[in-house]
Amino acid sequence: MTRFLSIFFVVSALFIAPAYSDEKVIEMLNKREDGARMVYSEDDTYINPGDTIKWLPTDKGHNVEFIAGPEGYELLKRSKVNKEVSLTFDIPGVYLYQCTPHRTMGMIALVVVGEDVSNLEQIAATKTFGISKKKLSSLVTGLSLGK
Ligand SMILES: [Cu+2]
Repeated sequence: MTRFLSIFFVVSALFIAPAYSDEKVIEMLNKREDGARMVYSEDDTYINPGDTIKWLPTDKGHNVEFIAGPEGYELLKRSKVNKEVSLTFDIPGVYLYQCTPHRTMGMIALVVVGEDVSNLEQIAATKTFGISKKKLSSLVTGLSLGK
């Protein structure tokens, strides 16, 4: 009986393992609960390699456009406005994305994959526009302080 149980646990562990990859949901918003306008529901999102993020067009007029990430990353560059988009992140590092229509209005955010912040300087040096410049530097500062 004991032997049967241990085989049972080994076999179930094999089936459970793939379920560890996770899906997070981020909303595209005109106004967030904290009063911020033209924002994603999260300014920075922490995930593990292999996890997926799904962005929902909760409010109209937004999209997701990746403008920086770790070396070798390949993601859909620019999603369609008003459309849901799901992306899976395999390469560890920090990723920066913006909403194309609101890129000057601070609608930018970070994704950190696998707690790897080794490319943070490159992220900090990415060209952003208008008030997004200030937001990027505060996001980077927050990340480097481990917030
Ligand atoms: Cu937007």
